[in-house]
Amino acid sequence: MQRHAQVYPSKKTSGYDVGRVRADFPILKREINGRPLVYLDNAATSQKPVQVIEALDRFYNQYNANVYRGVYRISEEATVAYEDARRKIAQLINAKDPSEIIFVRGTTEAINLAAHSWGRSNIGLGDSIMLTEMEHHSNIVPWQQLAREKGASLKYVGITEEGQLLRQDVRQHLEEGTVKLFAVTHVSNVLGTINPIRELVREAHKHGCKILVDGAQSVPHMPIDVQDLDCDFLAFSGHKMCGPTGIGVLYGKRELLQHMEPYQSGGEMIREVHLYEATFKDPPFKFEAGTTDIAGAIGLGAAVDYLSKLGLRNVRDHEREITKYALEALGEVKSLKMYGPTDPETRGGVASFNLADVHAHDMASMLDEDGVAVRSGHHCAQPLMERLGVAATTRASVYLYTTKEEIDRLVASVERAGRVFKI
Ligand code: C6P
Repeated sequence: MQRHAQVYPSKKTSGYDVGRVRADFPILKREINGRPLVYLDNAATSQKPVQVIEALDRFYNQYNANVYRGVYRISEEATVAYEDARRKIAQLINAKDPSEIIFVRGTTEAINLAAHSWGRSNIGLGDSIMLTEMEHHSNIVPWQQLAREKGASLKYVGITEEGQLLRQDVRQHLEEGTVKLFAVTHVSNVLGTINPIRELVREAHKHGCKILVDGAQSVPHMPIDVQDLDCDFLAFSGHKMCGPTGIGVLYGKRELLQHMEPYQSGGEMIREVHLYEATFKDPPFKFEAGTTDIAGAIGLGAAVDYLSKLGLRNVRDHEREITKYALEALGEVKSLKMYGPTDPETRGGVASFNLADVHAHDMASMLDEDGVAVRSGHHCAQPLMERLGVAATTRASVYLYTTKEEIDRLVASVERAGRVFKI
C-alpha cells in the first residue's frame, strides 16, 4: 500500500504546529540505520524537550543543594524551585492544594504508597479490592500483596471484545457491599481504552468505595481535573510526560492523606524524634522521607510548564488525529489484527497489533531495522494478554511530536515485515 500523509513535520495540524514542537526535542534529530528515528514507544517513556534538559542543567550547574535543610542561598533557591514544581503539578490536575501532591519515583511507587499507607489501615478481613482485566502489573501486584496480608479478596471487572470495561461487573461487585477500593487505569497501556472515570467514581462513591486512578497513560496526554473527576487518588509518572525518570506523583485528597500512616520513615518527614517514639509532619512531607529526587521534581515542573504552554487540549486533539490516521492505515494492512476500541474518541494514542503469526519481538526487530522504535511483549499486562488469548503484541504509541509521516514509516515497515515473513 502506498500511503502519503497530508502533513509533514514542518507543517501545522489543525493549528497545532508539530514542526515547532519537534524542534524542541533534540533526540528526534537522531538517525538510526541512516534514517530519521521514528519514536513510537511513548507509552513506555516520552522524549524530553530542551526546556526540561536545560532546567536540569541549570539546577546542577547553579543551585544544586538539599531542600529545607539549609539556610544558605542555594538551598533556599532549590527549596523554592522544588515547591514551585509541586504547585505547578497541583495546578495542572486542579488539585485543591499543593499539599495533596506527594513526590514519589513514579506510578509504581505511588500505587505502592497508597496500598501500604491507606490500604493497611482501611482494608481488612472479608473486604475486597476491585480491579480490572486491563490493569498494568503495577496496579495489580501491590493489591494482591495487600489482600493476602489482610485476608481480603480481589474482584475483577472484565472487558468486552473491543476492550471496554463491562459495566455490569462494576455494578454487581459494588452491590455485594464488600468493595472498599476500586483501583482502575484511566487509559489502558495496551488497548488505549479511555475509561469513563467520572462515571466510575460516582458509582463507586455511592457504595462508599474509594477509587484510585492509574493516570500513567492519561495525565501526559489530556486535561485532567481531579476535583471534577472526584477521584480519591491519582498516580502518574514524570518520565511519560516530558519529565525526567525517577520522579512521579501520588495525588490524594487531603482528608485521606491526613489520616494515613507514613510509607517510609526517616529524615525530614518527622516533627520530633525521641529515643522510643517520633511524631510526623503533615502531608505531603510525612510521605517524603529522606532526600527526594530534587532535580527530578524541578525537571517535572519544567515539563508541566512545557505541557501547559502547548495546552493539553491541543495535545489531545493532535494525538486523536494521529491515532485516527494510524488506526485507519494499520487497518488496511493485510492479516493485521488490532486490539482495543475502534473509535479514536474513546481511545488514547496506543495501537497494539499482531501480524498473522509473526512474533511481536520479530516484528519490533524488523521495525528497528527501519529506524522505527516500538515496544513488543506483554507490556506488563499479562492478565490482559491472557484475556486477549495472545502471548504478546507489538505496540506503537504516539505523543505530542508524532507526525502522520512517521505513521506512514511505521506502516511501510510493517508491510515490509509482512513481505519478509511471506504473509
Ligand atoms: N507502562 C509501558 O510500556 P512506572 O514504570 O512506575 O513509571 O509506570 C508503571 C505503569 C503503571 N500503569 C500504567 C498504565 C503504565 O502504562 C505503566 C508503565 C510502561 O506500558 C512501562 S511497563
